[in-house]
Amino acid sequence: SAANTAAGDPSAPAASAPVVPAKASKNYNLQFIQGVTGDEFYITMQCGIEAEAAKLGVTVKTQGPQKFDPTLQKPILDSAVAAKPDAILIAPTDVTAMQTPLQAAAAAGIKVILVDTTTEDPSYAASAIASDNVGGGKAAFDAIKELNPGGGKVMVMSTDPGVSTVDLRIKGFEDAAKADSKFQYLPVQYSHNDPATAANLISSALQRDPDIIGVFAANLFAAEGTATGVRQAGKASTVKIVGFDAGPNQIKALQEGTVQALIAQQPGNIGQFGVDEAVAALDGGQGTPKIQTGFTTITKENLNGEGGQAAYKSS
Ligand code: T6T
Repeated sequence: SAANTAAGDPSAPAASAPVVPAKASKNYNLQFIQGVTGDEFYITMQCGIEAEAAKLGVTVKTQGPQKFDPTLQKPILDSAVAAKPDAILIAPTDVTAMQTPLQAAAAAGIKVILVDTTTEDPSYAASAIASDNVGGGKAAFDAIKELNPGGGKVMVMSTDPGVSTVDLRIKGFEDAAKADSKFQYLPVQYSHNDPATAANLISSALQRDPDIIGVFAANLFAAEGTATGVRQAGKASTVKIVGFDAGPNQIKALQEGTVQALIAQQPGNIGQFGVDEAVAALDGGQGTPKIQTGFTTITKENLNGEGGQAAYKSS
């Protein structure tokens, strides 16, 4: 069954949904900078952004780096700042490396809205919108526990340290695992957002610890590679995999049984609220500095109901 928390109810309004005007007072120029291009999570977010921009009568352009990497994202931000848009919506790729460039963007008079990830000190931002990532990490542990109540060794497959979202997911998972004496928490592995690296790391981990019973893969690419590696190691029957995010490939993996549960975020809502906050800031309205969006635990059992509703559309 779905281990939904209140925060995981997709029909519930966000904790602090913004108050939105029907129209912007003028056709503002918005720039959306993704964490990485070609990622279904950011593509769904872009759909939410574009729909809301059309509704409010503002213009938005989207671009992003080829890899989830601050050395590639910073030049994109710098050139966006040079073009002087009214607002920038951005998912910063590193808490430290993107701090100064984003502060500079705000100092240049551009409204900065953080969507998904954040930086060390986001006080320059008009608003920061993100999932309940700690809660999502805990939900991932709960899902593994439900699949394997007897306990055992568990591990997290992450992307890179310094990515705020996945670091919080790790924390939520780690705290829950360590609080349960039946479970043993193995060191987290960092796959650099690359499925092939995740597949190699999980197969080495399974050689060291063949009795691993559960892996929490902290984003789309970690989940894809972990499922491949577990299958290649011939461990699919004993290792339960819980992924984060619910793109078309993850839903297929769930249906095929190579992944047992998914924690689905609400990227479309994050994007929609991002545009609302940008327009509120530009029109001098009452903004919301911090917005937390929910998540849904998707399993094969609820896929045809609320789980399927929460899956990202490949629009
Ligand atoms: O999990 C999302 C996002 O929340 C995270 O910050 C980076 O990875 C994803 O984009 C999924 O690939």
